[in-house]
Amino acid sequence: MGKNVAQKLIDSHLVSGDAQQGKEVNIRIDQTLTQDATGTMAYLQFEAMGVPKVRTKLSVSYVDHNTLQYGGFENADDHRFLQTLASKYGIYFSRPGNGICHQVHLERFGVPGQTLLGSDSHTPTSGGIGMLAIGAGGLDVAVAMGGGAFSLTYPKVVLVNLKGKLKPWVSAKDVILEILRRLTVKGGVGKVIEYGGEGVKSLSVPERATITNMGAELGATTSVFPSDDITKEFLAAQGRETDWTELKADDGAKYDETIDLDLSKLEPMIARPHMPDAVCKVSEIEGMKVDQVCVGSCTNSSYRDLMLVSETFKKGGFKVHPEVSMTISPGSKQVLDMISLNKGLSHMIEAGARILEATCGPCIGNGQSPPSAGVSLRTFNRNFEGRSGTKDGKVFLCSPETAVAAAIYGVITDPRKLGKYPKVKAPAKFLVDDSMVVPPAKDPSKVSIARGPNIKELPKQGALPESLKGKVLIKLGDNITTDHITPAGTWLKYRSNVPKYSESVFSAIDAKFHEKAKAIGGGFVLGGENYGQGSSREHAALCPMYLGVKAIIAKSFARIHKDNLVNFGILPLTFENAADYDGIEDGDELELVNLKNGLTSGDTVTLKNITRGRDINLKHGYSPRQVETILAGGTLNYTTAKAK
Ligand code: MIC
Ligand code: SF4
Repeated sequence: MGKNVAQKLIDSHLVSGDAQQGKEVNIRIDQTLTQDATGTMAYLQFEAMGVPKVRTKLSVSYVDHNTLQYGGFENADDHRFLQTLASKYGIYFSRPGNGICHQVHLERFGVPGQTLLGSDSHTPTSGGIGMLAIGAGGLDVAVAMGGGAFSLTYPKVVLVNLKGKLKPWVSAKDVILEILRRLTVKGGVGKVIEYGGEGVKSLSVPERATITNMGAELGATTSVFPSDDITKEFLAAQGRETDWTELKADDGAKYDETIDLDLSKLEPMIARPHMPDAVCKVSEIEGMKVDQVCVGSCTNSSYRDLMLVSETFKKGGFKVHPEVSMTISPGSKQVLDMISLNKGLSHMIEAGARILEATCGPCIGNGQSPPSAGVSLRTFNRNFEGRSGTKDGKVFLCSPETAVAAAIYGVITDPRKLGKYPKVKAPAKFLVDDSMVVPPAKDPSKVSIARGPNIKELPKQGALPESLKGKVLIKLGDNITTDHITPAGTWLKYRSNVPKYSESVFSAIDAKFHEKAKAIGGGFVLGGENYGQGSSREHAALCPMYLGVKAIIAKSFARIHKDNLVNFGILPLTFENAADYDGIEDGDELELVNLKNGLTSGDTVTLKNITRGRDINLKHGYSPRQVETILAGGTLNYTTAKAK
């Protein structure tokens, strides 16, 4: 039987397990990436494994999330720790200023046909060049760096069958927004989204990467494009033609679902506050006053995207509207360098745009928080409530085309009104200068790892007891994001300090949560659908674990977060009957009983609601490996016990 691209990638890396949908398989990881905000924990875990040098083909440690180094030593200390550790363990170090991990990885390191595991949920960006690129928690990445396999549920594969060509002023962001509109933020769970059809050849690599990047918002395992002549041209322009191999679906390859999308019929789309799937046509909300426009983030910060904005200003002689604050954050040093040399940058500065570093910046709430109740149009990928730093800020997600139109007119505007479309030609040669990537030390014994006082030890926990008893600490609704659980922004500098960062847990919902949890010795969290969507940050499991949270009982979970909970020995459990969610209230006293038997003999565990005097059946759905991990109290305990 013919295979699709996703199956070829998984099957060629299979270490163990049956390639059967829904079953857990283990795959070999060729490359890893980390970023600073998740990297410190990942490397502390890697160190704890006692492996002298990474065992991957390539591992890169990026500093791109928190580069401001404001308000004290913490952030700069983390960077020093990351740089010295990378040097010692055979890891390439991409210095702050070199760019956002996903953009740089696509440009300089990604290889079609290989696997990439990254401690960031937008790792699927490299799916744009035909990699199997998956986001995961730092601990899973640490295991992969140590040569261990990565476990995943063999996914369903969805074909997005593209036909036609995008019209002027409509771009890749509109494609993924349309798919989000159709599938929703949980429509991709357990699936790989594969792009095919004759429309594929009309999309450049940066456009493909915009689409695979934001597949993370579907909750998908990953997204992937074939590797074809366009991929080859892109790699050749990066001076990496020899990294190219062809990768395409076999004739007659089967898919579990097919979605047809005619690119020529697409219109400019926009996601309204506060979810990436709250999508409508730009034309439906035209005229709304805009306070801020931000162009950048790992979704839309390529040379193509920034030149499109620049050329629009230049060709039309436009300026930024006097009531709009516009920022530009380039995706990489390469992009910034190239637009500086060809004057693209000057045209944006001339027009009144504010230029930021080549980092995540406002996307993670690091600066540029919008004014109270302000409307912010961003080319980013997430618009969760409060993520921008302004609780009542209204963040909309759109293409660079729609962003620049709003910056010019001061109101949401269909970009097709801007006149002639400035087509941006892909450069025949990108400017290649890898001097901001520091190779590992030739003699690791000479490197000592710098540890500042902000780097605290990893919290530990013991094996799972036979029963778990405690109160419901908080009852939550659907789509709780990791930004709700452990916010970023001003808390970012405590990513390597779990005791301090734990004070942030659920702080936007209940400012006293951490005090309450600590005072009563932990308990349970109750969630709705898609609990833990968004980021791969394992702190959203680690910090609740530190506060004594024993289990999260929800209607459903996002993939990465569920894995992170298991990794840290917190039980993610779902309702056998979703209506039972209504039979548990905040403050109820609960007990999970006969845990060992429930976990090992089937899929059901019993929850006693002591307050209301009733028993509720919960499902775990763990693989045998996950059961053992949970029983051991988490992955570190499990792997240490196995190694003995
Ligand atoms: C995000 O976009 O939410 C982040 C910040 O990049 C996270 C990683 C993190 O929390 O450090 C992600 O997407 O995984
Ligand atoms: Fe950075 Fe935003 Fe991309 Fe996350 S989504 S990696 S914060 S740019």
